[in-house]
Amino acid sequence: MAQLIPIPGDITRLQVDAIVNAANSSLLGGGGVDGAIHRAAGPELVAACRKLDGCATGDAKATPGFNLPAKWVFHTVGPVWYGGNDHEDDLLAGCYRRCLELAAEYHARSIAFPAISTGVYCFPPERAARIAIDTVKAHVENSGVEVVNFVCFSEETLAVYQQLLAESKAHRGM
Ligand code: AR6
Repeated sequence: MAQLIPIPGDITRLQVDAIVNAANSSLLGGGGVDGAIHRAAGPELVAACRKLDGCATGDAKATPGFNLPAKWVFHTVGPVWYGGNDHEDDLLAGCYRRCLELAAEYHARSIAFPAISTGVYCFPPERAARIAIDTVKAHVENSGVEVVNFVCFSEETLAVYQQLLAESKAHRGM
């Protein structure tokens, strides 16, 4: 049974097999967690990303972590929130599902996700957290991943994940 663990802090510091980047479709860097990952990984990361020819929303592509403690970076592109009627939920679920598929492909046993789309892309945080948790639970057992960290950059996000994960444990009778 994989462990799903919310943690506070900066995803670039984590020594896990793979960290997930909330990128944009160019994969050439940006602000937020994307900027932090590119700064910490060093210039080789953008050079590797240039060869990937971008990424569609809801999809994900892998590079090495270069100067990061993490071995791999899975770059995924979350949806911009347009009010909820533009397939945002399905596209966000696709990000988590595709990253777990990459985890299987790259033999990653530990993976850390940021709260994809909840920054500049304005996805409502609690709705996004529910999708993150539900999608990971649905696909993690097939991926070979043993530990999933949900990295929360704010106290509010951490509280949402702690609450939702506690509820889902209660439902399983644990
Ligand atoms: N570690 C963990 N989480 C972080 C970090 C960090 N170092 N920095 C920010 N967050 P955002 P998006 C949180 O805006 O909404 C970029 O410019 C942040 O508090 O980084 O998917 C890309 O290039 C929030 O909870 O990503 C795209 O253009 C979460 O990470 C666009 O932003 C996501 O916020 C993507 O927007």
